[in-house]
Amino acid sequence: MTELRREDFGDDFTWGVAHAAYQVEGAWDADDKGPSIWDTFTHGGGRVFDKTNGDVATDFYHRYPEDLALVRAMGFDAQRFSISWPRVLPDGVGRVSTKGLDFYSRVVDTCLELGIEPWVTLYHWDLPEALHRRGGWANRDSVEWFGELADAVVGRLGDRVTRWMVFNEPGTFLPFGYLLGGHAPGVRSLRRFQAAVHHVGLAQGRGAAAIRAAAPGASVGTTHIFTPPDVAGDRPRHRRAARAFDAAMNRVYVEPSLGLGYPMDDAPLLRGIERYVRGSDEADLVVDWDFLGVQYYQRFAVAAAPVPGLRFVPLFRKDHKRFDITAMGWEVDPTGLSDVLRTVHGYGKVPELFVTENGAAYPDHLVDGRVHDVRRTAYYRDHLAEVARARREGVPVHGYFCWSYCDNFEWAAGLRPRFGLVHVDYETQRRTVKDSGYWFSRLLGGTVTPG
Ligand code: GCO
Repeated sequence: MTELRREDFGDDFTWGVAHAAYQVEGAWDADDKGPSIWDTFTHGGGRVFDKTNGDVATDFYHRYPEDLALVRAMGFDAQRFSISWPRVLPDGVGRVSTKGLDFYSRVVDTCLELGIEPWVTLYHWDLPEALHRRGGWANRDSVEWFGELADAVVGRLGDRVTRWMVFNEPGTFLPFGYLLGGHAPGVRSLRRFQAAVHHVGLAQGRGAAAIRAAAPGASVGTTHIFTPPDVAGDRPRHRRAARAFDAAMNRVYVEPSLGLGYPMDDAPLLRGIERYVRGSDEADLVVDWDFLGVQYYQRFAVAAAPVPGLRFVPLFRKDHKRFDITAMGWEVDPTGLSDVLRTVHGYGKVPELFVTENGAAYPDHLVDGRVHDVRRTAYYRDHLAEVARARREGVPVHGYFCWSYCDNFEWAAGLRPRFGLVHVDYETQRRTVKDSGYWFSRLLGGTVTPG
């Protein structure tokens, strides 16, 4: 395939990197910060594969000037980051921490001084523990609690930040946190899951309204993970299975805010959600988005389940001949990215799309100051080629954010999976640019070279 060129994406295309507060900040109890559900989960309340935690992580709380300078030197012009709710409101509601807000204000100023556009996500999974004790997202009051966070954050940063995302991937933190229990807060309950789905939908509307009120002119979006199914066979029952998979994995979280309601017919796991729906809720779920953030990592082959009652089974093909498989066990299929961009554009409801996350973990080796991560470079090159293809077809995708600038804490998988363009030695916090980072620097006209 021909070399990718920055020009192929146009002048108005945003090139960024993304991270989430809990995954990089560390400083878990510094200054006023209260505990989050991820502090509780990693300190024994839940199961992290390698028994690590985010207490220190990559110490972004203290090292952000160095990190942001390197992001810029690699040629990127945007940094997506999230706000730790309990850093700003240690008890979840009520008392606002000036120190917490000051930190994010300094991060924003540093970005702007360097010529990096700050893209802020209000919620990337670290709910204050104090609010979990009151039921968390399963409590309808969470809509107002979240409104308080949004008001405080946008009130302070809204004069300088123009790109806002309300949530990161409800399609991950809701099923994993409230139904399957593998992520914080580790709840396993269909009812609490359904309540949380509905309240997060309402909170999304509340958050978007808060941003518009405090930062008129800002561009408001949210991000979703998309996991498109590949139909395993030609039979109608397999096609039905793929439809059920798509509804459960993707449509449940995306469609209500687009005014399409819950996909009740195709997603039996929502049966009973009506008990949480009141008065004007259906209208309150709808948001007039300026953009949607599309996040894509893998697709599944889906087949009809041989078990009555179950509509589908995802198949792990593990077909190394056809697909590269990442250290997370995820099949690499770049065509899935252009597929989801087409699907989201096909809704006809959102003017701008951004790939707000895409990337891969591989078993990297740091040898003599270099990490030759050829598979990661190939991953980015091939996914970017699909973005370019979607653009040529007329899909309005205006930017791409790598997951992630540096290695970081990968939730229940711990520190072991390395997703970065930059390697982090967790003993010394030393950063080493990987070959994929040099590749981006060359593509984007950055100044970082292997020397
Ligand atoms: C998610 C989150 C990120 C992850 C990344 C890699 O998509 O799960 O937004 O926090 O770290 O996706 O799994």
